[in-house]
Amino acid sequence: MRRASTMTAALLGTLLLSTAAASAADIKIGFLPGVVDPFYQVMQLGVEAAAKDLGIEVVTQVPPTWGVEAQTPILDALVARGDLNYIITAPTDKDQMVAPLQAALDAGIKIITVDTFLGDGDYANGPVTFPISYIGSDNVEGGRISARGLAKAIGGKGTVYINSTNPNVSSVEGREQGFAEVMKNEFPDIKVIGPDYNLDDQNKAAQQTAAVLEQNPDLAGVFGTNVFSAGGAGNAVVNAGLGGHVQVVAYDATAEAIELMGKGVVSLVLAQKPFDMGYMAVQFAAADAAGVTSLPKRVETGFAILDKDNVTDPNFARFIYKTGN
Ligand code: T6T
Repeated sequence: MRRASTMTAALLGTLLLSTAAASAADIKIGFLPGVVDPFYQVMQLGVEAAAKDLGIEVVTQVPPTWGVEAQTPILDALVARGDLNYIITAPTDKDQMVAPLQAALDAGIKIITVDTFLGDGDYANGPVTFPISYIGSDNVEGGRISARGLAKAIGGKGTVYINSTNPNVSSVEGREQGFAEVMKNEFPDIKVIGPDYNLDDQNKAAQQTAAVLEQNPDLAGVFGTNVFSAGGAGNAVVNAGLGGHVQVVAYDATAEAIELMGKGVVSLVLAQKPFDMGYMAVQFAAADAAGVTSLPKRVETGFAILDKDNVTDPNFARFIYKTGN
């Protein structure tokens, strides 16, 4: 009797294991990031690494420009394929991407959002609850860290400027909010101007920053809220011959931001963890397919904060976005 029940348990275990493994290998995932940039390229490396480790097929489509106009038709085409079980995506607008992603869900595709969220990002109690999870940085906190870093770099007083991408994007909006909140509450001698919105165009960011530098000869610092904002702002400061006089805090650890830090133009770089976001999102899809029901609705992936003193330390340098060999 005892022997029989042991055998039954063992058999059941094998059956359960093979069911779980089969469902993970059987799923197909669509990966739809925000735009072509080093941040999402590293995220794609994470997606691909997890897909390889778990034996899952992934179809990746990257919008050439930022925004719902570019992202929605690609999403619709991914849904129309009819062979995807999950879509991992970074919504380019927290409100306007709700309906197209709801339509994907209605077509039987489960959604995981990475980097950006829908609604208010609270998928347990918020206005949007259908995604499995939101995996990404705490961007409000990132904005606060950026503000304190910039305040320190400029000696706690002066005028600073925010250059950002688009309104209604959860990531950069959170960064702007956290930044403005800390400047208001902790640094009464710092005045904040902006944000200007560059529509994720680095040349536009450079032009906007150049204009602000001209109109505000005493400008002390700039917060560039993402790859293109920080890159454009940094280049404008260099072109105006103000490197070292106007401090830039850069969100996103691109090679360009690190180079600008070496020149004394950028004082602080916030590295997000896009590889982790991509890797975990695929793991979450596999776990969901295997029947896991307690996946967290929110995963914060954290930051590495790079400055000239730690940037050559391998424990920090490993978070610089590396897209090639
Ligand atoms: O900063 C990242 C990302 O977090 C944001 O949502 C959009 O811009 C980037 O992709 C950088 O270009």
